[in-house]
Amino acid sequence: MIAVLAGGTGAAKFVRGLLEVVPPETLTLIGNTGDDVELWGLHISPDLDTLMYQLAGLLNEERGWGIQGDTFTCLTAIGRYGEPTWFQLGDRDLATHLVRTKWLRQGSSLTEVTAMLCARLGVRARLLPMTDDPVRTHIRTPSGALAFQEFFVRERWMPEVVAIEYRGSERARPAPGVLEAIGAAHGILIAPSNPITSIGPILSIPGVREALAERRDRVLAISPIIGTEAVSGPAGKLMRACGYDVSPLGVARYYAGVAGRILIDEQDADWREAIERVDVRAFTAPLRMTDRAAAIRLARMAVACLHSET
Ligand code: FO1
Repeated sequence: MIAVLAGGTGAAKFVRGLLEVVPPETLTLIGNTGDDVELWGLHISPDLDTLMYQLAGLLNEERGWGIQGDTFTCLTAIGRYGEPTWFQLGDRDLATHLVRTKWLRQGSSLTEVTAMLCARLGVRARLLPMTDDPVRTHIRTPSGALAFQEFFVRERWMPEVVAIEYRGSERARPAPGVLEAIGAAHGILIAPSNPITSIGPILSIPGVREALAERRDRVLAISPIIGTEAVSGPAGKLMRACGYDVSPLGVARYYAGVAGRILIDEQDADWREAIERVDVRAFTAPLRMTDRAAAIRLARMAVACLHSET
């Protein structure tokens, strides 16, 4: 069994490779819900959906989110009423949100709803939200706090970042199955997601960090930073704002308490010594998932690093 801590787009690419390397039934994905947002009265869980669509073979891989071939007729109609349309919900994606919201209102938990949605889509891996409680990532900027999607999509991650908050995390409990998956897994992978806004919220749930720390030698983080830049998105900007170097060493330091192993890009081999000084074992591989074959190669390497005794 392998557990994977996962955000959205970067994690979904990695999972695409992983599905070719291990049987889906042996995978438990623990997804970030700090990015969740309510719009039009609907509960939207972008990272869970990105992972679910990938697991179901439905993901729009060009965009990295939403459903392939989706249309935006409803969104266009919403715009005609003068309502904001900066968050692009596709028509078929909307069906997921209508059903999720209905089931949540009928009293099912997010864990139960996610399992039911996945079952109807024929997903064989297990997908768990990090928590059933409301935890929302906020980005503090000089002109006030923005909810994650406002910062990321509406403001295109341009505002200066002062601090990050995982609102609600101190009262949140890990979703049923999360601690058990971490405890029972042969190995735990931290996907090449944004450490601060995709994985940070998962680590902020009381009990999760401790459960990982206990299995530290069985936890492998895959760096989302190559050289001194994020492979994509605002990971570099957010790491800097949180006081971490934007480098493979910065990632190793961020995860040092929970991950005893890290996979860094082959071009960053010179960082290995410095990383090993912070007591993290470093492995190298080509990290860029430029196509399906590259994602499979990376997944195979990550699984091998979990098994490696040296
Ligand atoms: N990302 C965008 O950049 N623009 C969008 O309009 C957008 C809409 C959207 C709708 C549903 C969904 O599941 C994801 C969506 N995303 C969009 C992606 C999302 O903002 C991010 O991928 C994650 O929250 C970061 O991991």
